[in-house]
Amino acid sequence: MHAWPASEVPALPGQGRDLRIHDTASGGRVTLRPGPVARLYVCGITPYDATHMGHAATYNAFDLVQRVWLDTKRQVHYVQNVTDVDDPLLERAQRDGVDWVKLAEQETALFREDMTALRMLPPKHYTGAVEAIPGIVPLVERLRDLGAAYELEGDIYFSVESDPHFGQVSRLDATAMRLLSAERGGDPDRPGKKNPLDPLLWLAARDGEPSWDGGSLGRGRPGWHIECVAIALDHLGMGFDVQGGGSDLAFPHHEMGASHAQVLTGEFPMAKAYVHAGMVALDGEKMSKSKGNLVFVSQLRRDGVDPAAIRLALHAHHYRSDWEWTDQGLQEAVARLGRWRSAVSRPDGPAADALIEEIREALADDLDTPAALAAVDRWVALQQERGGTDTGAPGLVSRAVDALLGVAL
Ligand code: 5CA
Ligand code: ZN
Repeated sequence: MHAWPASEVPALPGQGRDLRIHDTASGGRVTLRPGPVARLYVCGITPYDATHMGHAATYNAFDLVQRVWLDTKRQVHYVQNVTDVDDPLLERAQRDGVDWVKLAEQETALFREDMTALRMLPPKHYTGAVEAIPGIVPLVERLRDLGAAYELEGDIYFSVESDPHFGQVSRLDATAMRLLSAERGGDPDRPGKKNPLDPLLWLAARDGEPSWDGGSLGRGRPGWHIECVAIALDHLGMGFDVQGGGSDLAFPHHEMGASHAQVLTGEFPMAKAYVHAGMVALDGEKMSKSKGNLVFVSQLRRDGVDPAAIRLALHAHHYRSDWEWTDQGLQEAVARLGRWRSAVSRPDGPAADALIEEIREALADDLDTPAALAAVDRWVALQQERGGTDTGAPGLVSRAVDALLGVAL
């Protein structure tokens, strides 16, 4: 699958900083020191509806991770998937009487447009679940050959007990795991499973549903976690730097994915850090396609909202906090964007070298965007109140805000 066009990232003077980021698996901060090529996997959308502000907030966090790495002169090898076949997509297509392939294509195209407008850097490999199937089948066969998978009425399950490290990503107890498994796509109550938490690796073909040739597995379609593992291992290998997504993916998705990969390769860990963004709510409830309480990026764009203001509205919240999308938050972002643009449109201003360091330090400190915005606000206030004589400063501020925050002034 093709991704979307990259916006340019200006190079800045001075030295970028290593990222200290909260890792769900260790429960604390880790300092990431990737090699010359940093490796990032971020879980992509299930394309049955348009991109909402919750998705945008999560992709915003991982865009910043890349910008911090690029500022340290590293390259970034970024991979993202599209879950273009799964229960929620098939159910929505059936409900609306549309072809599931067309629905997925249409929503993925809209996602690309939204990401481009928001200046989110594109993945180097953007891979759909369907195109990953030929790579998934041998992995499931291998898990079965290793004794880590078993068959139940034609379906194939992963045995969580085959990974001694199972539980180390989310660090939840058995009761919490069971509840979340039922809520998030698992089937803990199905009779005949070895462990209620065991997730599906391969679903045998069902009437009226799409299916593919699974070799010795029989016709069927892949489970959700093995999809991301196949794509991540194919392009990044084990021990990559960051596995990312929203906090609703910590369990079961990232827990199961890590276990699949660790059993398959005999290596540990799959990722050096598991990073999770908080949930964005609307009217007191998590924004979700299934609940329908949504504000779409594409709708705001159609309403004439500048995508740069949408990004500033996202940056106003720390990525790990759960927060509520409000019109007032958007209006504040629009006003801030106006102030910033007017400040950088002047021919000179106060020196900006210290500001660059403040933005760098704020982002290196677990992506503290509210602190980064406050630093730019201070420079803008100084510009408005007293101005300055540095003719390079407005341009430098523009480049820094673009390179580090993805906002074009
Ligand atoms: N296709 C799978 C991942 S492999 C999936 O979770 N798709 S999704 O479309 O449901 O979500 C895409 C990304 O947005 C995930 O990282 C998810 O955690 C995140 N996300 C979904 N809803 C919200 C929300 N309300 N707030 C913040 N992030 C969210
Ligand atoms: Zn995923």
